[in-house]
Amino acid sequence: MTTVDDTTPRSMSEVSGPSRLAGPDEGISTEELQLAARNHGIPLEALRYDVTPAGLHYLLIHYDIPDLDPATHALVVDGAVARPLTLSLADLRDRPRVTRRVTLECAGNGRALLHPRPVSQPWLVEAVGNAEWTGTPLAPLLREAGIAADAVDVVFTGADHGVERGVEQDYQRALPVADALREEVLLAYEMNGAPLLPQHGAPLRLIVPGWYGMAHVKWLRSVTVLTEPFEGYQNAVAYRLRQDADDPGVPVTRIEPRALVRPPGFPDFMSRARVLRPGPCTLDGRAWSGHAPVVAVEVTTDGGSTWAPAILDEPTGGDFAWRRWRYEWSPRPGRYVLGARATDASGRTQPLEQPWNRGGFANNLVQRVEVTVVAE
Ligand SMILES: Nc1nc2c(c(=O)[nH]1)N[C@H]1C(S)=C(S)[C@@H](COP(=O)(O)O)O[C@H]1N2
Ligand SMILES: [Mo]
Repeated sequence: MTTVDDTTPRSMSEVSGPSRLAGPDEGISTEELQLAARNHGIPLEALRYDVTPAGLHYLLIHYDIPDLDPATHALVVDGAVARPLTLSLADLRDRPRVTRRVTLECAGNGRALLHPRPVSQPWLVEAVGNAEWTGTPLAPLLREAGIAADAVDVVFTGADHGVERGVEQDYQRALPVADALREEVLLAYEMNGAPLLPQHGAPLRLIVPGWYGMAHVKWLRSVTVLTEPFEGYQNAVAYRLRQDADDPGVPVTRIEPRALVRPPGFPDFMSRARVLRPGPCTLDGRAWSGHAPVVAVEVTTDGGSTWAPAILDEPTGGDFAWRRWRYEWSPRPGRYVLGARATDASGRTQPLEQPWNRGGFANNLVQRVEVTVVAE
């Protein structure tokens, strides 16, 4: 029996409310905790692996993980193309095969540290991973389909469905044609040498090296070429840098430079504050940028008052994979606040003051790792 009373929602906008900023003293809610439990980050000690094991890579899933059968799943290429295509997984596997090491970072990484805090998936700094993605390049496929000369955007549609701030939708994201035709963009069916796991987009996802996570559409079922700009929710409403709710804002695109410190020593269970013994110790971590290769990492042990250069290890992936850095340290007993700051070849670096916007996107504030060095 269905019950309709005064509290029964009459529209999707009553099902899910508008985006919101937390009040000055408002803690993380059960709803945010629910999101955090579904969408886990990388445990920071896993920064030790150059290639992030699949189970330790961060996750972000807007709706539910769809149930797709790789044996029957098909990718449709349609819209403003001369020859629409339908490809099975076997067809895609028969095409040229490329493997790329790519750092993925959620555009909302760092959001929960902002003041005021945008209420959404409450990331601290851990929404990152660096995996090896295998698939076939997208550009030749688009050329074979005969992409229209006046094409503007290419829309990627996932098989997942939900409602977000009142808008019912399939997860969809568009890329400008020039970005969709970059040779690095992959239709990926493997992660770290194994078929994609359900949570990472099985059986097929997009990989857009250099771009924040939202562009890497999982559970990909169609690629549609448009001759008009795409006005879908995830491009026009959600992923924009705005100062207030009325600001039209600018699109979130490439990953800003960031370095993370692999927390040294051992943690306190509850606070995760670090404890270290005095004496020589190698600090290390990873640094990446989606704009240009990282050219320098600096380290602070005093919360950003002074900085010293770190050593960058040789790159182990292409331009879109993170790079290890290290720094020799020999602390005396005391309290320290560690951080690292990446600079890329485009001159972009990390701020010490929070770069705030209403969605909490593309925020690359320097991390703070509190360490107590105890007497032996
Ligand atoms: N279809 C679909 N694709 C998606 C998402 C989604 O919810 N649905 N989330 C996006 C976001 S916001 C991010 S950060 C990345 C996360 O990829 P991962 O879970 O494999 O790390 O997937 C992107 N692709
Ligand atoms: Mo994301």
